Amino acid sequence: MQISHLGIHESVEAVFPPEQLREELSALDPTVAVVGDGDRDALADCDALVTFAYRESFLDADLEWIHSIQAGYDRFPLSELEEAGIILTNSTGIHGTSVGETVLGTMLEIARRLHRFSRQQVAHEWTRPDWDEPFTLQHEPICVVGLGTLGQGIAKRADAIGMHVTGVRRSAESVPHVRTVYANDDLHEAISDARFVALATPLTDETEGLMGEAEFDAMRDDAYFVNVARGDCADQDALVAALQGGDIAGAALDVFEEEPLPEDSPLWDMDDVIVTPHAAAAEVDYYRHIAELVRENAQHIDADEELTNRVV
Ligand code: NDP
Ligand code: 7N6
Repeated sequence: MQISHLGIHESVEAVFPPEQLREELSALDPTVAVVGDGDRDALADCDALVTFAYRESFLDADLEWIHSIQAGYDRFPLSELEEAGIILTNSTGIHGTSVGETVLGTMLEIARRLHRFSRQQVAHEWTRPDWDEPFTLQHEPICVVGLGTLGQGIAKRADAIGMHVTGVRRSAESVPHVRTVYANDDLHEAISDARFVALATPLTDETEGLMGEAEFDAMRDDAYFVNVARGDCADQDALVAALQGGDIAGAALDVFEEEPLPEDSPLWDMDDVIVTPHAAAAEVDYYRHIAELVRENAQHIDADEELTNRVV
């Protein structure tokens, strides 16, 4: 494979300005250009494309390689790409710090009641919490479901502030900073003692609806659910019912079945629910991390080596 023209699809704008990445990659051998949806000729010139969105037009554009700037590749039609002979790589590996810090932040907001104070400040309201509301994260049990880049980023930071960290993955193989690792068959046992359950799996046939009525039932009623995976990994109706029924105490949600979260969702108005706009991984250096991955794979292509983060 040879890459002479690398396109940056305008959809990366959802995460950073396309021009930033173009400049960062300007020293590459292939020419690098920003490509818009309206410019079929420019797309047809590309051998490779860096993108956020998936478009059907990619399939017949004669591309050799597509790089997704996300870790999740649930929106890409894998078998069609394979059939078209297009290699797909993803961006797993770059979100451990950003998402780890976001999850630590939202857990601290909940424990220290900071989310409530922020809302009160908007209303100029001076109300101290009930004496038994605030707690500290130290010694609190957290179960991290999915122990890859995101899960390990969360586990490391939770461990650093003294939480009792357990986790779940497909194999029960051990992971740094996690005291006990459960296999996914033991999900209920794993989450039943946790004060926080943080979901960090990819969306697959196996994980769709992984957290549903039975799982929220299995959680403690003073527990909080954190979702940084994908909205469809949890059954959102079951989550709303569990929150309304007091089966769990609250949630910090970055991802939803429908995004943006519809205006009439009850999740917006719940006292102990924190809603973030799929921004857990956002950071000013995002384009630099993507550039590193693209440069690394361009070198692999030159050397005729296997690509990093290859999905298809
Ligand atoms: P990784 O591939 O590094 O890790 C995935 C982890 O999930 C692995 O530990 C894997 O287990 C585990 N897993 C897979 N299937 C199951 C299952 N059925 N039950 C339990 N565990 C399972 O991916 P990342 O950490 O990079 O990303 C994970 C997902 O998070 C992405 O696919 C994306 O959807 C989402 N994401 C969201 C972001 C946001 O902005 N909110 C940012 C980045 C990612 P094993 O270790 O055994 O293989
Ligand atoms: C970009 C979010 C992923 O799957 O959804 C995330 O990598 C990316 C801020």
